[in-house]
Amino acid sequence: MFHIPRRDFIKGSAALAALAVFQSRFAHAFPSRPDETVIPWLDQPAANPVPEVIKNQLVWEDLDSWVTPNDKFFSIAHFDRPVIDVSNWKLEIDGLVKKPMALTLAELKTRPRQNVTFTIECSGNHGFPFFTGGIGNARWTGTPLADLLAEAGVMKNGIEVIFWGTDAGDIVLKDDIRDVKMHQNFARSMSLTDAMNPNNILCYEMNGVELPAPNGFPLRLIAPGWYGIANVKWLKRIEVRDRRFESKLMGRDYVTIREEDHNGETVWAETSVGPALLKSAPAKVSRKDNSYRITGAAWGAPIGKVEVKIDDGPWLNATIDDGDKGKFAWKIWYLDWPAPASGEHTVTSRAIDESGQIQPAMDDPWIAKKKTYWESNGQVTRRIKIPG
Ligand SMILES: Nc1nc2c(c(=O)[nH]1)N[C@H]1C(S)=C(S)[C@@H](COP(=O)(O)O)O[C@H]1N2
Ligand SMILES: [Mo]
Repeated sequence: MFHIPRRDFIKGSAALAALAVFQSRFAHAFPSRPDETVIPWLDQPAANPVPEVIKNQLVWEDLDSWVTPNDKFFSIAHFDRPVIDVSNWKLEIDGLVKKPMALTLAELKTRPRQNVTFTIECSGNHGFPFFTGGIGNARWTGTPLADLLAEAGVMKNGIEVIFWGTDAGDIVLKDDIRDVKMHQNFARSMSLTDAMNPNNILCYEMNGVELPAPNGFPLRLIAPGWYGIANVKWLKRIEVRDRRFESKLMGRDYVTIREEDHNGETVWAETSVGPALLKSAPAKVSRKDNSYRITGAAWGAPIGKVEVKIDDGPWLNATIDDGDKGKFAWKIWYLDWPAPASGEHTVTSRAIDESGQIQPAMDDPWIAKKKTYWESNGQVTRRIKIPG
């Protein structure tokens, strides 16, 4: 598909060796049993009607490693999928800064390195019948954003940081107050305070190798703890402004509309998709001899515990895979299901965060009164048929 220059190929093979070491360290950090058989869910996602936008969704039944390999990582592209020639590429930092900058990838790589393992989920995940695998966990490497912004020197009136992607598309904005056609780049912004969070990195490596093209080569923002949309890929420019910013992906698409209650009064709230929300999902049911096991993942907030409900039974405590693997990474959990009756069953999971907050049920007003598909963190129920 893409022409890989020989020089990069050699660099790539050293990186692949590093990846092998990295993956073997974590490959077994997963509660699977040797020779188990996975029983596919009865409910399967619908055919993807937008194969150019959403690629490579996670197939939950296949989940068998804590780190998602790069070739199995989902990718989203709302406009085009740019192929960037790094020899002509620079990251611009400008707007309300005292010292505008333009940095090559090599220059960015000489700056301090920082790693974070972060599970990135698209906020549209589970919002559509065809979109249930918009999630993956990777180890991202780059250089801290805050240091660069500090070096550029944000001016006193700078309050908003805009991350511009290279990808662009034609947008028509037509309603009762305007009728505008524009060609706009992908752009998302953050408040200066959010942008200065020391966890944010300008990322050029994913799981120990150069950032793959579908995931933003040569550079993307990784904002741990935020929904996917904040993590701008194919970065071109970082700009500081003195006012709120609303592009298509801030103010129109990726906007959650909820009917909320405020002291008995109904309030219609429209909010731009923001930090990730507490969530879990059953991944698979496996069988070894006659013993069954339910395995799944939980993410979006520091996880305290995970509970599983089979049919209309009680909530049962799942075992969370041990080891502190970082607060931005998903936790893998499992529950043994000793002697299921043959026939159809439902499996539902709910995550509970460290402060006791519970992932909402689908009929909780938080979910039931949400009118848009983004930020769908309601409990996920799957259906399964246990053979007779
Ligand atoms: N430039 C750019 N960045 C982008 C997008 C995009 O279309 N263009 N999609 C966003 C969305 S909606 C998600 S969910 C994440 C997905 O990251 P991934 O493609 O590496 O999985 O990238 C985000 N960053
Ligand atoms: Mo997304």
